[in-house]
Amino acid sequence: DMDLDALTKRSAFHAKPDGLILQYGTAGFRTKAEHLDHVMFRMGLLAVLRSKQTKSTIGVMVTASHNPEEDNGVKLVDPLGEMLAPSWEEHATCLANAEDQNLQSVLMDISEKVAVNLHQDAFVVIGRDTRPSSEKLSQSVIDGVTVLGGQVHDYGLLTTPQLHYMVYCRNTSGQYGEATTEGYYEKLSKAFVELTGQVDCANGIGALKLGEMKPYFSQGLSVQLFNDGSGGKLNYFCGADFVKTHQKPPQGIEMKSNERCCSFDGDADRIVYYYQDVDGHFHLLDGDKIATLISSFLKELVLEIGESLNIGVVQTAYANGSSTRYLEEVVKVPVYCTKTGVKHLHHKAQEFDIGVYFEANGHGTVLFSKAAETKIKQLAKELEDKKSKAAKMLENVIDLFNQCSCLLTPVSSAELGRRQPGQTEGIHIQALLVLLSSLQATGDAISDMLVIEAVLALKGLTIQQWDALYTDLPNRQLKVKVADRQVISTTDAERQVVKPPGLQEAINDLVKKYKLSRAFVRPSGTEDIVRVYAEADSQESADSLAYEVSLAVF
Ligand code: 16G
Ligand code: ZN
Repeated sequence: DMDLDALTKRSAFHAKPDGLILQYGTAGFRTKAEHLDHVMFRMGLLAVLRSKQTKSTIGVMVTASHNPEEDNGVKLVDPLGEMLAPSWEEHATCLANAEDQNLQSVLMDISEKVAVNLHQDAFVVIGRDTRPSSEKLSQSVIDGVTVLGGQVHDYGLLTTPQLHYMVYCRNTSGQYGEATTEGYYEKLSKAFVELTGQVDCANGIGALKLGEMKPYFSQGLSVQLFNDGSGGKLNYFCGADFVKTHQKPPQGIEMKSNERCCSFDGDADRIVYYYQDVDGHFHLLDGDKIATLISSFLKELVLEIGESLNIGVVQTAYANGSSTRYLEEVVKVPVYCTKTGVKHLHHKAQEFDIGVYFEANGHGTVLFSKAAETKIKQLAKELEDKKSKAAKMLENVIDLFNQCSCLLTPVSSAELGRRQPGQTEGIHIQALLVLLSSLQATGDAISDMLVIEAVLALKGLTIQQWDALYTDLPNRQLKVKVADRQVISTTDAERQVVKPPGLQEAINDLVKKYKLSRAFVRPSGTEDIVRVYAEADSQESADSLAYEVSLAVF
């Protein structure tokens, strides 16, 4: 039961600054840490309602991801490890913005609207990133949960995807895995023996968690961690967002030429790869390159095992035109475009047996439908049965596969080609299983990295060969400050402006002046600005197209 007197008393310790209005945006609430205490307390309250309504464990993550160290934020995780249902975002916004004296009535209004049984038990799990403000803010969440009689488990420092994993495990009675960090590491590392490489951890949680994973690789983890938080500031001149937007290496990493490196963001749910060639040129392999690598691999596997599993790729308007073309024309997979924000891509990807989704900025994963999962597991079982019927040969293949998943021993595609058909079949099914068991339902930098490393090893590809699959069209992004960004509204997955009138026609006319060109504008969902994107056949053209479009926005 809820003790409303206690609520009133406790909320006095988490007073809302007068007049402050915040929105549950694309990825929860996000602003300067000092303005968030009341929001945290109230999200604790809301998590209790959501838990009672769904009769499940709900997660609360305290992080501001790639944003500066001084910022913070909070988001709720739904029972299946997914983002909070869109219909609840509105309740979150209402509750966060209620004036203190109205808090109780707003809370009651929401309970009524969503038909919560107040006698139901509530359970909430909490995680936080390494920001200095995160510990205290997560205590405020706990305060909110407990004042309404909810139970809490505080996991302390976690990556965002780890919290999603915990929530999912707890709501599926441990069938998926154990709801501990050990369980997570075990699940992810099962198919791997060894991991090598260079990782920029944005001075955030990724370093800590990747370090903890070390004992789970039998041959060791010889990953060099840079920006591990021991000296530098979170996301400052480092991390996936810095590398993607500035198209240059993070500070603090020593890049040897042609060596592959990757960067995480502050809560380890984004990843990009890069390398420096012998001439010192920097090459970025962003979310689009990752989507291409993984979906072409999956497409090959599915063709090889001769199953009719449909694959779809989901991107946003920011996807480089070359990547879309490559996917459609070379890999021959259908490509769909959604609005920016993980939840939109995720939703669309659920329509396929195998749905690959990545934003260019490095958020993404692969989703396998229940049917696809069942099919793959059944094929793997049949394979095991064949094996037990004294098929010594196949056994060797499986061993071999275990070697291929040892990331130091890549098997070249030529070698794969030399094997007997029966042998490759085994390898392909096993490879699908590895991907299936390693990929997390919400994009996870650690699990994405393992999968990318496995695919590179299995295909015997260097980062240069991967990069050469297609060449990015030169592009430019600009930010435009306007009085009110909401005067711009868009349609067609943010690729067409509908308001103000005339703007889309102006963009069309500008685009016509350049070759292989494309441009769009959209109001940001996280900052008070309008974003402009342009691509064209040369960097000069992309730059001037972006500039001309940004002038048209005024
Ligand atoms: C958030 C989104 C990210 C999106 C970005 C766009 C999640 C977890 N994060 O960070 O996917 O790319 O917003 O920001 O959904 P913008 O609207 O300012 O361009
Ligand atoms: Zn993030």
